Amino acid sequence: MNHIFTSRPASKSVVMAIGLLLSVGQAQAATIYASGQRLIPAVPGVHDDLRENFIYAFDSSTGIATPVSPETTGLPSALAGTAERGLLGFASGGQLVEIDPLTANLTPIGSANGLSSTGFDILDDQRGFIIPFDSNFNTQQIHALDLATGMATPKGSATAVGDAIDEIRGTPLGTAEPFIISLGSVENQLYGVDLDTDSLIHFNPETGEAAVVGSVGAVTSGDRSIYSGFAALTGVDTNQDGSFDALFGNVNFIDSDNDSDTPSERLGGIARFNLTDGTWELVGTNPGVIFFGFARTPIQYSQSSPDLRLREFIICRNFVV
Ligand SMILES: [Ca+2]
Ligand SMILES: [Ca+2]
Ligand SMILES: [Ca+2]
Repeated sequence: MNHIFTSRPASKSVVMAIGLLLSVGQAQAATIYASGQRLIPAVPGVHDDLRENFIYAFDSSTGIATPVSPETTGLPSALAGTAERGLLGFASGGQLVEIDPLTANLTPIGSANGLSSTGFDILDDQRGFIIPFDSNFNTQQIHALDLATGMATPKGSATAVGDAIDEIRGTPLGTAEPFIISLGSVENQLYGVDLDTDSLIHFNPETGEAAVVGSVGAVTSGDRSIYSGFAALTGVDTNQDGSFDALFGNVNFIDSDNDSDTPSERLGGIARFNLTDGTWELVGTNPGVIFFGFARTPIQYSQSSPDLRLREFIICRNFVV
């Protein structure tokens, strides 16, 4: 096959090789995946508001997200990933799926368990967890998720999150109505954000015990009260030693005048959480975008088919020679 390329002018091969190097560099920077939606505001007389869903990728150092899939529908909001399993999702109907982020194709794993959860995480030690809605539409109790069969097993108390919130704020047990929208983990410890009180919750994955990190409302207290929508969490391996050492989440909306009667804007914020006091700081923003789920996998997904990769190798070789 080499003769196909040897007739190319050298300058053309140089251009192609440089283009190849650039595209490889971009792919390696894209280490965190997100399901998200871009809003294109209505143009009067032309189109209404357009909402387009994609799988995004972003670098934890910049927080700038880029769509990597075609426009798609039906993406799970609950994502998790590992080096061995790649990108996984917990889809509607309780179906565990494998996700190809470059095509947005979903491949079912095991059987649907019938539960609904917007939070999904896999610890460094490969144990999977979800936190399903209960019959009151509260999310109280983590469930271990078998990553081979898709079956779920409850851990600990059926009122774990609500009791943790009621105890720390001094309200009668049974008062809190928690909604844990997201799950992520650092050093095999599980965390979730409760949207009812805007608090960061720690879970013991062995026992299912829940505890408020810092204080109730720490996620949005103080000058962070203009922000809302903490739908995604994931551990991130910032020093690339193979284990999660930082907790990242999203911030979907900013309300500049802090007045709920006037509209808030889509912010697409990427935030890093403080695991001592439950607060966070913004790493980057993506105006016009909201995110539903985050997950990290070090697997390098390739845009190229095997045939194309072979061709690129030959082009490079031709350039080097
Ligand atoms: Ca997650
Ligand atoms: Ca690490
Ligand atoms: Ca407002």
